[in-house]
Amino acid sequence: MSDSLLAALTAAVGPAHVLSDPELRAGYERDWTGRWRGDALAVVRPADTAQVSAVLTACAAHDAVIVPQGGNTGLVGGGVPRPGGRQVVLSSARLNRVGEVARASAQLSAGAGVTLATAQRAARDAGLELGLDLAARDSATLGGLAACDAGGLRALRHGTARRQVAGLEAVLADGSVIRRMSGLLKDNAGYDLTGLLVGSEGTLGVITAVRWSLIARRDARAVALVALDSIAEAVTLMRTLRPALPSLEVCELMGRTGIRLTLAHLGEASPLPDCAAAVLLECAATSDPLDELATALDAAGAGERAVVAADASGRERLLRLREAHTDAVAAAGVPHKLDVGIPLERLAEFADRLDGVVADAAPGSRLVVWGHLGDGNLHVNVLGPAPGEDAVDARVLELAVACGGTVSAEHGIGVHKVAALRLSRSAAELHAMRAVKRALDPTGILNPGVGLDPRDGVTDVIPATGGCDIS
Ligand code: 2HG
Ligand code: ZN
Repeated sequence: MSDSLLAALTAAVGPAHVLSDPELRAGYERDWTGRWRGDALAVVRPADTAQVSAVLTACAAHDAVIVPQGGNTGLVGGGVPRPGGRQVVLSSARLNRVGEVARASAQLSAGAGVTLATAQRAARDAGLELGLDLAARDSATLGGLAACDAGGLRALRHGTARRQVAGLEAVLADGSVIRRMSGLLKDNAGYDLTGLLVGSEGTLGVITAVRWSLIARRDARAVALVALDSIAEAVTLMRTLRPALPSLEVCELMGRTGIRLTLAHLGEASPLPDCAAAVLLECAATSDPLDELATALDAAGAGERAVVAADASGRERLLRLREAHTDAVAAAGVPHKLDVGIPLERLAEFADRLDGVVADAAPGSRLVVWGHLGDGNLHVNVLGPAPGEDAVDARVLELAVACGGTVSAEHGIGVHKVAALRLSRSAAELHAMRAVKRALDPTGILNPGVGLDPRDGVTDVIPATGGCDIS
């Protein structure tokens, strides 16, 4: 790294928080699955918004770009540097102040580097809770969750991060700061910059703080795991249960391969007889929802194929089987991960066609499918192909779109799905997105290579006929 950039970064955050030693950088330069990695000139850990702004200014002056990173739990390569280039990783680890819980408005203010688990505890201590939950809660940060519009297990009831982020603070590419942290439910003065930054994956600004909407605590919970013969049956079950279960909060799907792999990984016996698919349901309410759940399962003809748990350890055991899928797959190799959203009406068709598509594109590979059934969000993991062989990725995404779905449901575009974005967004939408990117980040300092194809950004032609061939 040039001495002048190092000096400028050191002036911005102090010598202890500029990591240039390769060993110290290593954990920030690769994602935890091992598929995405690159090289950074340095990792910086600013302590506050002014320091974030100073880091951006220093990088701009020295021709370096910024890769914002939260808990490094992302799965699409958007939070780690790319190979080559003059990149500085900006870690939010020290933006970790938990601020006020405003009880009247049910909102929590927190630094972008506060982990989900810490925020969940703070909310609970105030008699409230977060509507977002996912397995990586101990590492994933609120800033990162907002930046990729995370979904998780409870999106069915509470929506994704987009619905929950009431405001945020961010540093823009030129070092200026925007702050929408008042938490006003009604504030429609001008463009919704908070909404624009949510899901922008660090390409439009560096989120430094968030104001998160909370919900009333619902501590009475019951969980059921139902054995089924097919994904089609799982969709039918959900269609029946959803209107019958106002307390339904979680509705997850697991396939046979994933169940077996995860049980072996955990060293646990199966709570169910062998089955092609299983659905995990969690109901949450202020009074015990067990009867409501059991009655609805019986009415749906699924009572005898279900195991139900109302006590904490029983619930945790069933939930662990679902949550440990990612770790179980990672222990078996470096997976290709696709995170697709499919309309529920066509989910079974997608699942049926998937086997053939994967066998064709990656012969001999192992396919593991699970996901958030209630959201139509399937996690397609393929073990076998080398990390750089992405034929199977393209084919799975094409199938998702052919079934009326999207190439990215909750993990974001990252670097992984940049080429596939045009399958899910029209030429006019891509054009508008590029225009926003150019307006807010004209020099391309913020997370280049993520979200939009850099080659797409060079043309500024407005299609005269309302469409253009971008293929
Ligand atoms: C999940 O729901 C996460 O388990 C991770 O979104 C999905 O590992 C994956 O593919
Ligand atoms: Zn998920």
